Amino acid sequence: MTRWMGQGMSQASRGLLGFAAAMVVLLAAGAAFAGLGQPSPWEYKLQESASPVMDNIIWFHELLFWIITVITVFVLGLLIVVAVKFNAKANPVPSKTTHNTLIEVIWTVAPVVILMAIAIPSFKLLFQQLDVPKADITIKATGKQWYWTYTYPDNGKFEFDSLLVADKPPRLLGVDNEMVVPVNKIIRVQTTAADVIHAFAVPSFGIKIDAVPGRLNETWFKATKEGMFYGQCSELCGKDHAYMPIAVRVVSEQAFAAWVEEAKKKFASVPGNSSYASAGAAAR
Ligand SMILES: [Cu+2]
Repeated sequence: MTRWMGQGMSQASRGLLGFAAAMVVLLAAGAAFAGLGQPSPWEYKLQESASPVMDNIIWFHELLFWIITVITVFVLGLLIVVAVKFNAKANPVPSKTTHNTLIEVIWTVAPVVILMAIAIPSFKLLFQQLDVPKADITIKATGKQWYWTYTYPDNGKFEFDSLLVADKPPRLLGVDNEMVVPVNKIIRVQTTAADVIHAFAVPSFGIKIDAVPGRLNETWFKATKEGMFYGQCSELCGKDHAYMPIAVRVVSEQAFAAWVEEAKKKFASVPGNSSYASAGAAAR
């Protein structure tokens, strides 16, 4: 009997050890699962950051994760203590205590301190997102059913449409004409829509803002890494909502200047361009 129990125990502890090891590996590999600029298989974290705002979003997310974890473990501990020490069998004669000033002060003050610790960085992050710094470049993104139009008013006022290309990787994110921006510059993104509400979102930059017909919203990002960054329309906008990706190519300043020259020529001749809102859709 004891031998059998001993075996059972060692099997259980080995199983537990295996589970713990798997968790450690999973957590250590977490960085590998978090894609930069696009989702990746087995990803369970936020996408890797490529902007100061996203750095802070990830930091805040992790702060909250640890606060939640500590509170949950603490409450679970209290529940276990109550269930084990104060059940009817272990504690047949319950105490009649009704007040304890010290405990009451602690359970009032501690949550206030925790909420303050959450509120201060939360508001700081909110202001950082909403307070657009002096922009180097402004780009207008117009949501349409079901693609995006990008306008560059600072760089020759050209405008072009960006549509999903079915067989271009990454799947459902590849587009014909990407939005191109220079690295380490402050980009102001103004959003609006020509038909219904869309939303402009790029996870690695930490931006998500509604594009509303008849209104101009704005947000900003500073891409700190070169490369491709993908997002999707994030407001349910009709049957092809899932097929209007956002693709942003971040390049060096020289490459951006060269692209602007090329884009000015390429998109100048497209009929329907240099007009706003639904005129582009009508021309197609
Ligand atoms: Cu949309």
